[in-house]
Amino acid sequence: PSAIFLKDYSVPAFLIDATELRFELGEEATTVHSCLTLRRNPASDNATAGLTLHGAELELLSLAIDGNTLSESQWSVSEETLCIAEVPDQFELRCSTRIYPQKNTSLEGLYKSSGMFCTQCEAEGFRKITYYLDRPDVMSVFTVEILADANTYPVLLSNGNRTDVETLEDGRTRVVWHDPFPKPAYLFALVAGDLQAVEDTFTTCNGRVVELKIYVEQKDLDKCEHAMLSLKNAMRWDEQVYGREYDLDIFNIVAVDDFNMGAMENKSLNIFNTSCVLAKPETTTDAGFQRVEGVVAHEYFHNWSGNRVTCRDWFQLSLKEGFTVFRDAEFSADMGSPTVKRVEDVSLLRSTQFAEDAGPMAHPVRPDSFIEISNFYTVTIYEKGAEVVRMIHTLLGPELFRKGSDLYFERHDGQAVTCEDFVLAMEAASGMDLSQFRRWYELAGTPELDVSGSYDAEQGRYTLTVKQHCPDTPGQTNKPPLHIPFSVALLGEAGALRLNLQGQEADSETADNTEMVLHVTEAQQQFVFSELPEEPVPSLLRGFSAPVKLHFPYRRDQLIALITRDTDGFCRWDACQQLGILEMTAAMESAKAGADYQLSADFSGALAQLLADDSLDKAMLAMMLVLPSEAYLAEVFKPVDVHAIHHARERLRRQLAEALREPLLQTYERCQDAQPYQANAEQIARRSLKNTSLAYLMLLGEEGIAQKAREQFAESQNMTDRLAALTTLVNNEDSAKAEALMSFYQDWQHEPLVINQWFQVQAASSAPGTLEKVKSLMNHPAFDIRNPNKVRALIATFCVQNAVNFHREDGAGYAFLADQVIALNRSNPQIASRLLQPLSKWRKYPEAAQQKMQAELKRILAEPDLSRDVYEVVSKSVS
Ligand code: HT7
Ligand code: ZN
Repeated sequence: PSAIFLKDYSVPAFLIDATELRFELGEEATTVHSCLTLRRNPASDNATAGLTLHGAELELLSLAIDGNTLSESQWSVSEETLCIAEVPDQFELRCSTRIYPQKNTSLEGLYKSSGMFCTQCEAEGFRKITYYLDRPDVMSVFTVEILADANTYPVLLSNGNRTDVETLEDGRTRVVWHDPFPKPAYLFALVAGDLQAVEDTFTTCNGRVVELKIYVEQKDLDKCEHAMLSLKNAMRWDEQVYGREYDLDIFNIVAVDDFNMGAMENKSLNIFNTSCVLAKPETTTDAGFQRVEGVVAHEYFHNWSGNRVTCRDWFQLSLKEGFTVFRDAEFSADMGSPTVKRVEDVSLLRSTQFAEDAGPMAHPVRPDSFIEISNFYTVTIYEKGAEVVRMIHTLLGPELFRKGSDLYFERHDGQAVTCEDFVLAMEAASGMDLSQFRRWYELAGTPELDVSGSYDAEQGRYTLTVKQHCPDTPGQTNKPPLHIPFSVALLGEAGALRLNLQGQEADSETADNTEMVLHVTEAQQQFVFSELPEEPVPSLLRGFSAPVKLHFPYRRDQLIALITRDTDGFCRWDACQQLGILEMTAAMESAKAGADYQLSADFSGALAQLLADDSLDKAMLAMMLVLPSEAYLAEVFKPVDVHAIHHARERLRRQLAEALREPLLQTYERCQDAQPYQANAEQIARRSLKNTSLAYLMLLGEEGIAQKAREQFAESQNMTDRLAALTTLVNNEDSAKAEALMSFYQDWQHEPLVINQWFQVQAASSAPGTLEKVKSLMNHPAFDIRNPNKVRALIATFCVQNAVNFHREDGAGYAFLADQVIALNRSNPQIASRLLQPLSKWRKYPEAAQQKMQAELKRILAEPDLSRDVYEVVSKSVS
């Protein structure tokens, strides 16, 4: 397989004004008839080109131009294309193909999931349905006719409005859907099945009534309320915050069991993984409720940022994904706690995206080449892309950013555009020069900021020296400096101090001038603040104003000042993390020297002070109590000794539990819920703090506390508390573990999404022998390797969230993963390639582990018939 390059982009030689499709859905095979109205693209410089259409795994039945059937000598077919050498400037192409959705295990194109037909066309799945110009800059008006057995498939859906329906004499139903908005093929969708709908309406800001439907299997009708509420909240929020109104009279969501990702934003017919739409308190955790809210909003927001304005080519993927993730993050922040949302997002970024940016698959937010686009639905494109949009928001401020987004939508409605067009709109609306800022789209790697501070008591001056550096990444060395918005405040004993910045241009964030965004643009810069009566504690990178690694030589007392006094929630939490890292470093060094480390009293004292502070947001407090995750620590320590990290962290957790036993017990009791379950911010915060306390208390090994966990497991009415209790019983090898797991399975065996959580809890256990347990669970009747949710719950959880077992010294974890990748390579290449990622990070680990990981990569590479997806990741990782 070879790479394609952004620099080679050229406009399509043909355009498709109208696309008419007729699907005859059958139990053996499906026939697809297409009628495409084509014309030469006046913008193309090749006025005589033949027509080359994309197509994969298709059986070509017939081909005709303007009513004349083509003979075999007039066209040629390869594995991925259909070429017709001679075509008129304008013509109608009719094509019939046969496909086999029942045999399609890749979950791309048209496939069957739990008895229903459904599609997934992004990024290049439409070519598995029929021959087409399957590229996002070819936008066409679609009319879709579906014929299927009326009894088996009472619901037949596609994009847009239903314009016709009839029952045929042969027992089939025929429906016609028409979507008036031109769209690329990746937004096409079709669904056929025996589904029921939960219905509601939404009245837009201009008084149009939109019919909302969520289609699910009958048994799931009681799990749609939260998704429907989330959808209506998202629709209102997009009107209020971005001025975006919904543009059709219907909006449908369909839930399917087998889905490679979370959901898909097909025009007016969103298709969702059941895990991202179904929720009810008895089966779904708080995190699950929040995920549903976030994903429903994300897909809805794509209607403007992705559908009305789409991407010119797949190198521009972050144009829609980064922007839409930023939009959904702001929405979730507004619906719940902004600080908690920010901390969650930064944690993900630091543990996952920073790792990607430091590994063999590192790529810019706008990549310049790829072998398989499906491999580029990454945390860099999504999460770092969202950070790039957030930085523009920070640099421009909310009003100018809104002006910029209005201009972007106005200029480009109905077009397929580039990241550059987005930046140009932001510049035009704000008057700000973003030339240097553009490097964020071009450069891979996580920039590092080395900051130091010095106070001149005589002059009352505080000087911040900021150095920036971006490490080399594959194909990129000696990178120029980036434009980094660096939000700062200076804390005094009695609160944040007024900032007087000498000479330098900076934007004041606050009316009282206590917070500023510094423009870091050079390799080294100094910022001098004057009129400071005392030595301040710098509060840096407030709100995580840029996706960088910050190094500042904080003293312990300064970190404690930030933890207890900073006005920025993110910085308070981060100071806790940094102090946790200092503790971890000391504990690991002691362990290496064969000595016992005792947790520092100032750290536990600071946490005790937080636990005693009733005014603190409980969700924040819960997050501050948690030591840096093993995944984040694996980004901090080099090389990564996963066993040393795990054991030191567990020891510190136990010592913290001992030091905080009384306040944790009080907190656990204080947070018990008297109210019936609601997934609101206040209750979620209380449950989070309660269950964090319980997890600590269980480390004490006290029978009385174990009894509380067993009671919580047996008696709680909601999945958040029940699963938290089960998790702690499993993680602490409680005597009730086996029985709890069994009864949990018996209670929920008919709910696949709950059973996924059951798989997950077991796969994440750090107990020895978990690999053997995972292997035996793969033979459990509830496991199915063809279902991506099951693969993620059992196999990916083990490989990603269970470092000590995955990195077993005998290499059995690596061999297990390689076996699964090889098994999935043929049936579902996208899932195989995603699963493979932990092996690709081999360079981070000690020599012995490196060799074993590399050997497994080489074993995969030697497999015959490697998919493009797996080939790209393995070949880039192994070298
Ligand atoms: N835009 C959607 C991407 C997507 C996808 C990509 C590759 C393979 C399968 C997929 N399913 C959905 C999801 C989103 O970001 O909204
Ligand atoms: Zn998206």
